[in-house]
Amino acid sequence: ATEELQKVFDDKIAEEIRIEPKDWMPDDYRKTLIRQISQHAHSEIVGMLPEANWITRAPSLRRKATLLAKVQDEAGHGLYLYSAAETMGITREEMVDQLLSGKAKYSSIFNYPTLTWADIGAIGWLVDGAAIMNQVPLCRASYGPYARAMVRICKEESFHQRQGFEILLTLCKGSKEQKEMAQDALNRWWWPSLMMFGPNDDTSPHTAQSMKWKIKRFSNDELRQKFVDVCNEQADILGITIPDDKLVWNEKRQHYDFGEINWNEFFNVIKGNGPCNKERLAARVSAHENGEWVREAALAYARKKAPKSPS
Ligand code: FAQ
Repeated sequence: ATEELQKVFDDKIAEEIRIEPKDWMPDDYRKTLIRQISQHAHSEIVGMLPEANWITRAPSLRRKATLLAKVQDEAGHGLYLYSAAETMGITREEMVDQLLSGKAKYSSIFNYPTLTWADIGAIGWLVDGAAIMNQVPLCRASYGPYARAMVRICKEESFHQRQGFEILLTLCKGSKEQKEMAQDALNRWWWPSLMMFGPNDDTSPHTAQSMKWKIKRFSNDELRQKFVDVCNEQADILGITIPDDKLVWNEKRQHYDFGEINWNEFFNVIKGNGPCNKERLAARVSAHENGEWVREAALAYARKKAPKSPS
């Protein structure tokens, strides 16, 4: 019987028919999606912290209102994604426990500090830019609830990317010091942004299978290359320089060549040893503990409103 179910599943994947929560699916497909969607949700939630650091210090009311809205959008993305993961049979509590105990991964990028206002521009431009590059193809992922969540998320990410670029453009048109601040932010965020796409294809344990299942439509290196190609032109518009002396147009490949990523740094950060890993996790643990009374109150309210069982 399992063979028949497997065949129905394989045919759906081949014919681009979405897999839905109540459909039969192989255990490993479920496991992979729970892993990827929950890590993605955690990234959105932890990803609020570096930018939230600047809400009180945004340089104008307009910037403050925009940043506040952007950070709230990330919370919304985290919540849709937790809901999408829940359709696969894991509970919200289990996922939160995995994050708070340090068991679950979240994107390496959020373990770097936001030192100046220009970092908020660089995050929007590069981090949201990399996120879109990776997430637009996920709108066609084979699992229905994940793919549908991605459609709305990508629309919002696209606004985030533009607001970041516009912050940097304003700084680049400003004083010498402001332009230097933008360059410094690019210097610090460039390489970590390239790491967001994950390890090189030949050292990525999950890519080949995830591509067969049509969860991933492009490999890590393919998406990273597309990102490098578009950023070049945008850096020229800003008039700042990408910190890579190996970056050069390759006429034959019709792509930019670029330097080697520091993979030791990447693996060190995902092991928990990046500049802000401890601080990020401590902030989430403290938020969870401080929110305990809210969860208790919500449960007490739900119990009060529940229809009384007949005695
Ligand atoms: N950081 O075999 P692969 C955002 C792990 S955007 C940490 O290549 P896969 C928006 C990987 O999990 C950021 N860990 O794995 C925002 C695996 O570990 P495991 C989030 C990483 O899954 C913007 C191992 O390395 N976006 O939040 C990273 O096929 C601004 C082997 O890697 C997503 O999550 C990394 N960078 O490909 C929010 C997108 N890279 O589980 C706030 C969805 C790899 O075996 C502000 N996810 N690892 O222990 C994906 O597309 C994929 O999961 C990849 C990794 C491409 C990230």
